[in-house]
Order: sequence, then C-alpha cells, then structure tokens
Amino acid sequence: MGILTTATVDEATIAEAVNRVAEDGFAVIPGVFDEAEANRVLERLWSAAKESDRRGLATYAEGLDPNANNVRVWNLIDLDPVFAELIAHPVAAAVVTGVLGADYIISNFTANIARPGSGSMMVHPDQSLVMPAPWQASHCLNIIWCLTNVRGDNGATLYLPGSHRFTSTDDVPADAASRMVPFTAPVGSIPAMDGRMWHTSGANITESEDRALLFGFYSQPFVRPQWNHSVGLSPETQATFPENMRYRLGLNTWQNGPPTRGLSISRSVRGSAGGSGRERPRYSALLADTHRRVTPRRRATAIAFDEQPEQSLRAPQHGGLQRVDRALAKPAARRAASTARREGHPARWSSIRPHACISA
Ligand SMILES: O=C(O)CCC(=O)C(=O)O
Repeated sequence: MGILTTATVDEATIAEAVNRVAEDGFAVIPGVFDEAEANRVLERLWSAAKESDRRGLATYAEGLDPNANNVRVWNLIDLDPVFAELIAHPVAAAVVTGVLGADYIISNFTANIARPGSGSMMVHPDQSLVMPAPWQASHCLNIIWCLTNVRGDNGATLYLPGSHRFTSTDDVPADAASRMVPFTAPVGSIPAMDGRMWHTSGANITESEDRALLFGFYSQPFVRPQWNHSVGLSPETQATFPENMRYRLGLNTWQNGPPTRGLSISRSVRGSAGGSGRERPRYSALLADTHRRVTPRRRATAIAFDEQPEQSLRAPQHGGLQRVDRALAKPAARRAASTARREGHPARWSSIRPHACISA
C-alpha cells in the first residue's frame, strides 16, 4: 500500500492536460492527492534532505541557486520508497505517456524547497540540459508535485508563456525576464511542463511559508538521463523494482536492445508465428507517435501495456523495424486490459486494441 490513495483523476482530465501541454506547454492537473498526503510526503522529504546531507550529497547547490534558502534534494528515489511510488504514479505516467509516448525514461527526480528569502536561479528550458539545440520537438517533460500551495509570493516557478515553441536561444526575447509569469497551483496538484519551456524558480518573499516542489523529469529513451540511476541507486533499492521500472531507470546492462528476459508477449507468440523453436525474442512496442496528440484509445493501450510489470515497452534497435503485425499484439493487449481493469486503472478498457506489434 502506497502513501497516496488511488487517485480519481479521470481520463478526460488527463486528455485535456495532454492537449494543454501540446498547445500551451503547461497544464495543471488538480486533486491528485490531498493535503494530508502532501504533508506526509513533505515530512518524508525533510527526512530525505537530512539523510542526503548525512551521506555527503549537499542540499545547497552553490552556483545553481543564489543562496542556501533553496533546499535541493537529489537522488530522491534512493532516499525513500515514497519517491519511487510518486515517479511511477499512474496519473503522472498517463500524462507522460500522452505527451512523450509509452517508451519514455525517468531522467531525474529532485526536490526544490524554496524557503523564505530564496531567490531565482537562471532562466532555462530543461530540455537544454540534456540535448543541444535546435529543440524542434518535445523530448522531455516535467511533472511537478505540489507539496504546498504554490503562488507568486512563495516562490512559484516562473515561466515564459509560449517559449515551448522556441527552438534555440536566439528565439528568447530581450525582455524575457519581465514577461515571465508565476504558475499558481494548489497543494495536491501536479503541473506538467514541456521540457522546452523557459522557466526559473521564483523568489520566496513570504515571512515563513515554504514552497515545496518535486520535479519528476522524463524524456525520450534516446536522451541521456540527467541522473545516473545505476550509480545513484543502491543495489538494495534497485532490487525492489519491477522490469518496466528498471527499464525506465536505465538499470539493465542492455538498454536499447532486445529484452533478455522472457516477456509475456514473447511467451504468448512463441511458436505461433513460425517460431524457429529456439528462444527467439519477439516483443511488442507501441508505435506511440511522440509528436502527435495521443487519442484516449491509444493512451489506454499504452497504459495497459505499461501495467504489466514484466512487459517491456522498448522499441527495437537491433534488427530495426522489420514488420508490423497487429495480430501478434492482440492477445497480449487483451490480457493487459483485463489486468488493468482488475486493478481499476482509469481508462476505457473496453476499447483497448493493440496499436501495433513489432517483431524483431
Ligand atoms: O524550483 C523551481 O521553481 C524551478 C527549479 C528549476 O527550474 C530547476 O531546478 O531546474
């Protein structure tokens, strides 16, 4: 049982958020958790900050923030299992899948507690931290967990509306700083922000009110992650993760190639499609078009696949795209749908169909 109760965010809200991110580069999904849950996570975050300092990973990032009133907590996933729960939360996963496609990775998960007296950092788009310009498509997405109410005066993130369409620093207007706006979001909401959006932390000018945000940063699988999870996560922490989480964190030896473990799909199709008799990996991958909006049906399919812990969603790099075979994916999708239905995942399961299956 996790720290958050099952969120009741419906599919329409998620679809709207995905559309808003595509249009505006930004969306707020309210009511993902309540204030009591936020307070429990916040308490764990403070313990994690203490533990990080104890381990020698400083929570003041000199050079990044103007003073020590910003408390940065890195390597969250290793510090407390609650953060592994949040980074893989179904609502976050649904929004990330809608924006980036089903085959995304976890690039980083950090916290920034802006305490009274904290100031702004440099304005930047996070996509620039992991890939060079030109930024012609959204390859990264932030899911921001609001553990407190977020307002302009307590240090809300400031962003430049429309800047998610900038393809390089040349597009940044000279008066960008004066055009930045703070986002306002209630505790328990999760804003989603396109990786190309130019933004910065705000200054907390309140007397005594902390602004605590967690930044879950996700990217396309071909983008080098910001955080080296293989090094940052202890073997004990790594051992707790199911296969799809291992994939998303980049913990496997072979990151992009055919899976080395038996997959439910490979089991289901082995021998049924002219199998050679030896363990010949066949695996499905959703052909999620990462640059188009995802229809509810396609997203539901993506989530259904993702719900299978042993299911890999990686696209084949070896052997390339050899052929697309819907028939092979169908039984697996049905099975995934029924698992997900049993687990009460908020999607329209009756309409689940395989989008495509790639055989390698
Ligand atoms: O804390 C914030 O509001 C923004 C933080 C940020 O932009 C960053 O850490 O890259």
